[in-house]
Amino acid sequence: STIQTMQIVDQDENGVDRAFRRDVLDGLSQPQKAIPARWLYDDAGSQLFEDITQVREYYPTRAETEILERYGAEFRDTIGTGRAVVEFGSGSSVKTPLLLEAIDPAAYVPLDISGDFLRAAAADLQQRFPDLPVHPVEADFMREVDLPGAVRDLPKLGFFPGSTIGNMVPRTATDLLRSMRQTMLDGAEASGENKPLLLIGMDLIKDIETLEAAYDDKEGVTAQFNLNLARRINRELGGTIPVEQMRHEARWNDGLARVEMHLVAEKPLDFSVAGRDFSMDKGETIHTENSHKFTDRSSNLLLLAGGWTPTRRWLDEAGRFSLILAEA
Ligand code: AVI
Repeated sequence: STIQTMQIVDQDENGVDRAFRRDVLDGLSQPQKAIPARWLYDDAGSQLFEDITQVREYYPTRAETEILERYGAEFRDTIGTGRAVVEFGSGSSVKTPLLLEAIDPAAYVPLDISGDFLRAAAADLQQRFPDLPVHPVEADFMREVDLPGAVRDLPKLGFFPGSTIGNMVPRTATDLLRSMRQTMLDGAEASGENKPLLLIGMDLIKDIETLEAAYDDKEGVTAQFNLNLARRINRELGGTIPVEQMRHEARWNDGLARVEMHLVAEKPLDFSVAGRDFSMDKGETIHTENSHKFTDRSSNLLLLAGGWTPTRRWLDEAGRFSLILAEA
């Protein structure tokens, strides 16, 4: 397999990630404090997210896995075999093999910004599918990516499970869908049966109790996931945020159809980050994540805005989650 490497983390002379510092300082300076959700995923955060997928209240992972287990034959009929599967993200040890088993692809191309995760996941996958050409590419898939020459002439299937698209605001989600299309159209005979396809997971709107519980589990794993961001800021940016005086909150924002995660100040707080002072009133929050939820119509509209025509959708038995097939 070919592995492309590049330096993505830009650090200052003290080893501080400049983009992280900028996002945190800018975010804490706004009237509604907000930090982009991507910073939730340091090593501890990534492990906590893995743990979240196992808690009882967090249904999306189980629901999507159920769809992949159940409809393998239908995927094979509609998608066909012999495509290059381009996975946006390193892949999950459970979901990806289910898809690959079902559609018998000609190659597998995982794209991820984190080389370490990428190589580990690719090596794992290669072991389970010894005859499958695996071509990991270390890249930021929010932009158009150059796919390896070995897959250029193969028809493509993009795979973006998990409802990760839901963590983006519509404008960013649309940009990503368009980049994915460019990535997979490039160099391809993009006509007739060889049009790129996209299989994308999108979580569905449902009763508020179920949604909020999925993001505020009783065991407190999601709370730890959220609070870990404050700990990370303290550790990496020399912050003094009193983490024990903040609490996790998950709220449904009905107008924007999303579950939001916030860190709530339980009393008036003063702290500093990277030498700058901040204060919070009691009850004031730092907004740390959005997780948009969809209807059939809103998911169609988002895909169309991103240049994709939805052609099929599959739901889990309980109708909680959708896996959508779209055509470029
Ligand atoms: C990764 N992403 C799809 C998860 C979600 O459901 O939005 C992240 C997450 N945040 C809290 N729990 C799970």
